[in-house]
Amino acid sequence: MKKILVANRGEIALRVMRSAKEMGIQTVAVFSEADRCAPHVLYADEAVCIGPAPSSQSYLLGAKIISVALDLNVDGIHPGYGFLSENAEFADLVNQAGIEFIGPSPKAIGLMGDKLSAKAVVKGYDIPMVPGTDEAIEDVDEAKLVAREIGFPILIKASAGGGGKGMRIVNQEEDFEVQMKLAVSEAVSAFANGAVFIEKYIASPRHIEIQVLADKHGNVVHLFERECSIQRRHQKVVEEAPSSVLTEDLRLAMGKCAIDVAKSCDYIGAGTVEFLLDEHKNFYFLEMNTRLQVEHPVTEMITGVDLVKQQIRVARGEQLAFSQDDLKISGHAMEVRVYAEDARNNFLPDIGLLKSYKRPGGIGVRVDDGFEEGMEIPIHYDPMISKLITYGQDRNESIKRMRRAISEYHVVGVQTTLPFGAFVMEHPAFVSGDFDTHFVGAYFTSESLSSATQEEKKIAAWFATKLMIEKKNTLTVVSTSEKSQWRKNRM
Ligand code: MV4
Repeated sequence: MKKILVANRGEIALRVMRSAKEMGIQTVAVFSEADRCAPHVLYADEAVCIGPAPSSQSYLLGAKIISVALDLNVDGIHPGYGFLSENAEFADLVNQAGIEFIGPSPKAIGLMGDKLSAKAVVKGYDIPMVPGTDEAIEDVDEAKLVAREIGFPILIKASAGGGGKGMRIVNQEEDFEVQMKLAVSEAVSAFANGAVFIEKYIASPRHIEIQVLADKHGNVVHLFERECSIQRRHQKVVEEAPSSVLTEDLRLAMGKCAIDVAKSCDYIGAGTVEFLLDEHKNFYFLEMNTRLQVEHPVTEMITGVDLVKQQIRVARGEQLAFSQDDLKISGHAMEVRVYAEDARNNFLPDIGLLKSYKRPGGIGVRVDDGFEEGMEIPIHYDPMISKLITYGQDRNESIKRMRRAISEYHVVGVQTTLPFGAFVMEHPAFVSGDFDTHFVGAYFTSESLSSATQEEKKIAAWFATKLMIEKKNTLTVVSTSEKSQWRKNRM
């Protein structure tokens, strides 16, 4: 493989090109009119504009991207995450064009993209699954019987969904029919596929996922877990590896299951198997993501493995460079996603000009970003500015390093979720490791973010007291009958 086209933008395009460069592979960027001067375009050896800003007219145009790749004699296409990365048809078209799709087979993408077919393919393996139906529910009365057997609350999920889209909790039998109809119509309009199924609702789970790597010679390894329970409306905000709740036995068992899931669909490349872990530490297979994930750096930090390099090696037909026994966890990594969103204002997107942009640095700090000072954050794409990753010898060190890195990070021009990241890093439940997927909902309100300013207020109060004591002989007493006008003047 001499030349790779990266069918993506932003930090992940840059991330992929960096590994390609280390391997002596030429890179091709594709870009929209909004990204003409973006770092991924400047970094690439060649770059081609593929259309106007909206993704539907640029980054999602599979056929156009393939024709660019053919024109430039590209050997492989890396899809990154999002956009075309989990589009089986695109992967198929790439392969048909005689270009290597750097990812799994179209068949594996298709099987795992549909939750019911994923359940069906792993059935021959001993993989724990949440009690529920393994086929689409057609008949309401039949479904009600199943729900009663499972016990309420239950969850209705869209088979074509994923990442929380199209899910409905049903607390009691009376609500079942209405909720099911809503779920089906939602699934039809969102995915053009009305198949839904039911599962027991696991009330307070942790979201733990296992990274896997498979080559074309039948070797499959896992690279341990990532803890992704800190989410807001199905958007991950903090991820870490390893998880503070897994015992060595549990890690081994989940790792084995993840490998079996990969084997069940003849998986190739880097993939992620998602599990829920309940409060009794029972784990259940949820779904498999057939792409490189946003949060892959925390796995890279604790294993020392460059996942993109391994994806490329595997796509070239090489054997994995290591076996399971060669892999071990070393240290602890934390990732905070920095979004251009105002956490004080319900996480409203806050796009605009990056007037000042200063990255943190120093030991154990990694910043994966795709912006430079002076750039405009476009409205057309995901508002993620960067991923801030810290590495330490243990969890405590990685948390303290994250606090330090956040304090060094200066972004002016747009509001970011950095203060929210600081809030998480300071929160006793997070620091103790005792949290689940309800962390944000349970502990965060927009007032939480004034906690930093609370500290400042305290300092101001101390200072005022000190001054008052020092100057008490020269201070004149304000008449007690005269009410302060301070508030009124301020209004
Ligand atoms: C669940 C669940 C509880 N019980 N399934 C949300 C994302 C999608 N991958 C699956 N999700 C869930 N499935 C059962 N049977 C709770 C969630 C869930 C969740 C999972 C992981 C991380 C955050 C979450 C937030 C809300 C719900």
